[in-house]
Amino acid sequence: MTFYDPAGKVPDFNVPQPQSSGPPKLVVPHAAPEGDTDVDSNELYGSGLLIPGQSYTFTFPKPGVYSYVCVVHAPQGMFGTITVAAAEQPTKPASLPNTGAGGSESPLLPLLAGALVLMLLGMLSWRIARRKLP
Ligand SMILES: [Cu+2]
Repeated sequence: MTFYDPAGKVPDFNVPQPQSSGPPKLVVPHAAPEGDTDVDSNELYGSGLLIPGQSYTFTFPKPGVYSYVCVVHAPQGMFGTITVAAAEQPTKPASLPNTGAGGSESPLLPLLAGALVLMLLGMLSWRIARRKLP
């Protein structure tokens, strides 16, 4: 898969590069350098050739419409576009109407404190009641 400018020509599958000696070297152009994610929507850039079982991961650095082509199968019409939308900002939850009561504390804490006080009072009154017994 190679990104390309749809207004321009489809990138070549490979480009012969002359060497100082021997036959020309066939170079697959626009292969992505390892770890390079600097790409524009119209910049030639590609995954290089992938064989079955191989995968290619790319994180788009910015929103846009990225046109791509499979340079091997361009004559068969293997083109496509990837639309990258802007990341949504996390929205604040709708605030509840202010009743003037409560706060950020858990409502369980005052309940537990109240239950503890009632329990202590109950134990105290039980002991006082037992003292009065003959
Ligand atoms: Cu293909």
